[in-house]
Amino acid sequence: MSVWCNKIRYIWLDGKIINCEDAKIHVLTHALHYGTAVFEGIRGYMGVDNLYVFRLTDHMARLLNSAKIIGLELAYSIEDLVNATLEVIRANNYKEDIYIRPIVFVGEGSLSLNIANLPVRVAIAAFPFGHYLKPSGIKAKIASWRRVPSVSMPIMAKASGIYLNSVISLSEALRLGFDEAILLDIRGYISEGSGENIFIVRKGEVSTPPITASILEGITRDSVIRIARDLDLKVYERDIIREEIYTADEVFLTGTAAEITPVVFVDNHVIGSGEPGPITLKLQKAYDKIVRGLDEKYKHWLTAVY
Ligand code: PY5
Repeated sequence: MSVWCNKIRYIWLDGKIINCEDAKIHVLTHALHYGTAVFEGIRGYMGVDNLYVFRLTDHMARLLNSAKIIGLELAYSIEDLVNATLEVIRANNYKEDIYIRPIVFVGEGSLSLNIANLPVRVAIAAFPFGHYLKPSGIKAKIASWRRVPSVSMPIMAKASGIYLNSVISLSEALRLGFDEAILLDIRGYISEGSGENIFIVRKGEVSTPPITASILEGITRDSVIRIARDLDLKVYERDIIREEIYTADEVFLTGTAAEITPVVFVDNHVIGSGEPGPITLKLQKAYDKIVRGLDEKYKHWLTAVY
């Protein structure tokens, strides 16, 4: 029995809801060997009256764009994938915070690098999920590996193969006693965390690396930029140098899994007071309300499940 099936009853695979135990693939699946897959990470939050999926359409649009970039043709539209997600959540009858993982992958048939005639398969799984990183603040290390540049890999695609770059960077940081890795881009500017975008606060202004710094264009990043501007904060998308992190008043990471995670220590340096800063806390508080449907202004970002 798969350990996953302790938490999951049903999974959506290629158009059908099936038992978790039956959601298996062969060891000669192309994606397992070459990372030929694109995926998404999406969250559902339990509000007072319903379970809400955060920016579901935007995530599915990015999934289709990722597939397009690496040349995978899908038989499903954004709307099909949105409906499939709601269907699988309802089948499991979740009434708690969940994480949703859609994946589009190249199936079996050949181990050639030519994927032209291989099946493109789609799975959507959802399971109960809490925090990914400590919301009270983490220690990060600048990775010795650089973030893959977009001249070598289409980093705007959330593609599985690219994640080896993240895995080795995170492993290095964890081995050295840190909680997370921050990667520099090929030029030496700050890029992002292993699975999160990064923001800094200096002199009351918020900055985050631009999409030209080899980042994944995060949906949480976009949400935080908009929330911060609505709170009358100045937000800049600009290149950030390493020393700005060390001397920042506040540093935080954003991502579907990470939500808004304060970074209080980087390499040998305490960030600001060593505690989550006031702007980080303000954004965290606003975000927590928004995702649970407690802020009318941003309710258009939510899809009610039931
Ligand atoms: N950068 C990278 C490399 C990511 O993997 C992610 C998301 C982000 C940025 C943030 O993007 P978004 O805000 O759209 O989520 N990472 C996935 C997540 O679900 C996987 C993490 C293991 O958060």
